[in-house]
Amino acid sequence: MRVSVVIPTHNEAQSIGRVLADLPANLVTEVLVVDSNSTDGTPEIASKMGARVLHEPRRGYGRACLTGLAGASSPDVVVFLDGDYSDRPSELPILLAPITDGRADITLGSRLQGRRAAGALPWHQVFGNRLAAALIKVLYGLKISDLGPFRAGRADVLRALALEETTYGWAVEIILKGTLGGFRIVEVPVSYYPRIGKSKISGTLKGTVGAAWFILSLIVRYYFRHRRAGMPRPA
Ligand SMILES: Nc1nc2c(ncn2[C@@H]2O[C@H](COP(=O)(O)OP(=O)(O)OP(=O)(O)O)[C@@H](O)[C@H]2O)c(=O)[nH]1
Ligand SMILES: [Mg+2]
Repeated sequence: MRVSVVIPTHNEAQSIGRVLADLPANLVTEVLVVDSNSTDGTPEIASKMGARVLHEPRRGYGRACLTGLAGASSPDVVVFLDGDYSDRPSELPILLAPITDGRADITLGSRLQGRRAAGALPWHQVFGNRLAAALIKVLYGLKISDLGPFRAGRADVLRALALEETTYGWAVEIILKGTLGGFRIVEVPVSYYPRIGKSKISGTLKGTVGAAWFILSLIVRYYFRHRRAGMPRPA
């Protein structure tokens, strides 16, 4: 099975080396570091450690993930994780198992089911993720607990979803389109640690509120768009 790992980065020189070193080499076919305009040497470190670096000058977390998905070379499975060493790359087998066993098309690493180090997720992030998960359960019938960044999916399924969200919406768009499309989404517990380096999205109040608002409104918008299209609600 060919497994491509996509890691979006913007100035993660302090952590990218540890992320790459911890990836289980025997399970990974290729690693793509999708970098946006880092000025701290992140792409140089990544390529020295054997990753393929894709330069994506357009900012946006989702944009970087989309560029990675498009650039992966004939993968069976694509895995996404962050470059700040919040996720533990050594836990990759936990995400791959339901897919290789044929039980899942997409797996989501839940930080709220897993072991969280103190301070890894501030209360407003815990609250925001639980709220989004509850709304997804009510509107879509899918039982999940978190919208964490460490996730995997069959490449053919991810490509069939025609993902297009270039910013905060990326994390939730996979889940909404995946479940509406009848694909099997399985959540597995993963651990989560305080990031190394400087916070970029969730560390600021503006970033958190902006992301939360965007994600919650997307969950509602997709629901009504789907209903207007006259399609049945998934069981
Ligand atoms: N290529 C690319 N990567 C990005 C961009 N913004 C963030 N990233 C990377 O995406 C990953 C997730 O971003 P984080 O800054 O960790 O976001 P977060 O986990 O919500 O919040 P903090 O960890 O508190 O900053 C990290 O590896 C970032 O370097 C971007 O515009 N382009
Ligand atoms: Mg982070």
